[in-house]
Amino acid sequence: MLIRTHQDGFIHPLSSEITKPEAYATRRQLLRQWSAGAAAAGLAGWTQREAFAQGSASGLQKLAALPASQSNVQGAMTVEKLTSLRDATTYNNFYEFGVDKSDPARNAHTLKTSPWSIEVEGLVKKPTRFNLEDIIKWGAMQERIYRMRCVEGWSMVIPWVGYSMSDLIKRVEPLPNAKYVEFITQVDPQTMPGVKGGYIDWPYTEGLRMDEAMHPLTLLTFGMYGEVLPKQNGAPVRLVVPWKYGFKSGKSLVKIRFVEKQPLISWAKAAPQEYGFYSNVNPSVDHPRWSQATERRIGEGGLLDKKRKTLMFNGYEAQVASLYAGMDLAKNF
Ligand SMILES: Nc1nc2c(c(=O)[nH]1)N[C@H]1C(S)=C(S)[C@@H](COP(=O)(O)O)O[C@H]1N2
Ligand SMILES: [Mo]
Repeated sequence: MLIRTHQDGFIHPLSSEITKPEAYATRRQLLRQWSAGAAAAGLAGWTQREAFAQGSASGLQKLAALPASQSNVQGAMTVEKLTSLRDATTYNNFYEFGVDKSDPARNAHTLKTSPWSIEVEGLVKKPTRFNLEDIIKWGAMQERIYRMRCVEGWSMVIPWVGYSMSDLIKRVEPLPNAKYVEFITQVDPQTMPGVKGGYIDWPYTEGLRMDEAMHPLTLLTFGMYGEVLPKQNGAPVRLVVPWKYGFKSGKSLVKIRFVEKQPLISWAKAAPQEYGFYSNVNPSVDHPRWSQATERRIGEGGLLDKKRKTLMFNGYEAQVASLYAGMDLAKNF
C-alpha cells in the first residue's frame, strides 16, 4: 500500500503466473530447494513450506472444517466466480509477515493462534478479556461470499465464514457515549518477522464508526472456504468490511476498544494524505498516486487483460450508502 505497488514500479508475481502449470512447477522446485536449504541450515518451518508446495489439490494443508449456514443478510452472497483458494492464500497483505504478496504464505506458520483471547475495553458496561472459544459461540456462523477490493487496485471474491460483528457488540453492551470502535491486532516480534521493519507503527489498528461496525454486512470472521482461517489470512479471527478497501479488514484481532472520538488508524497515521479514516471503496476519489476507477480481478489474467470498473462501495451501495447520506465523500475519504 504505502510502498511496493505496481504503480510504483515494483512488480509482484501475478497470480495467473503462479497458477500456470509450468510456473507452478518452477515455483515448486524453488520451494523444494529452499526447503532443502533451510533444513540443511537447521532452520525451522520448512516442512510446512514443503506441505504448502506439495499438499492437497488446493496446495494447502487441510484445516479444520467450520460449519456454517448460508447467509440471509441482504447483499452478502454475490454470484460472481470465487477466487481460487490457492490465489486467496498465496497473494496476501499481512505486513507483520513481510511486504511481498507471497511473504505471508511463507512466513505466517509461526503465528501462534491458540490459546487466543480478545480484550474488550473502553466504553463498555464491563471491560473483559474473552477466550476465543466463548466468542465463537456468540453468533450464528454464516457463509458470506464477499467481493474484496484492495486499495492497490486488485480484487477477489471470497467465501468467508463468521457472524455479524453486531452480535459481539450487542453482547458486550457499549455505553451510550461509545461512538467508534477501534480494532487492535496482534503484534509479536518473536513470531512476526515483518514487525521489525518500520513500515507502520505496530500494532496495526483499524477503526469503524459505531453504525458501520453494527451494519449486518460487517463480519467477524473465523474462516474461509468452509475451513478455519489460514494464518496468512488473519487467523484465528479477523474483521471483514466488504464496502471498504481491504486494509480496513484487520487480521488477527486481539483487542476491541469502544471510544468516543474517531481513532487514528495505522494507515492514516503512516500516510495521512493517502489514507483516510473512512476508506470506502469509491471509484471517483483517486488515490493521490493512482486512479481508483478500475481493478484487476485476481485469477482473471495478467496486467494486459481488460480491467473491471470499480463499483461504488465495492458493489454494496444499496446496503450501505445511507450510512453516509449528506457526507462529502471526497473529503471524508
Ligand atoms: N494485521 C493486519 N491486517 C491486515 C493487513 C496487514 O498488513 N496486517 N493488511 C490489510 C490489507 S491491505 C488487505 S488488502 C487485507 C488482505 O486480506 P487477505 O490477505 O485475506 O486477502 O488484509 C488487511 N488486514
Ligand atoms: Mo489492501
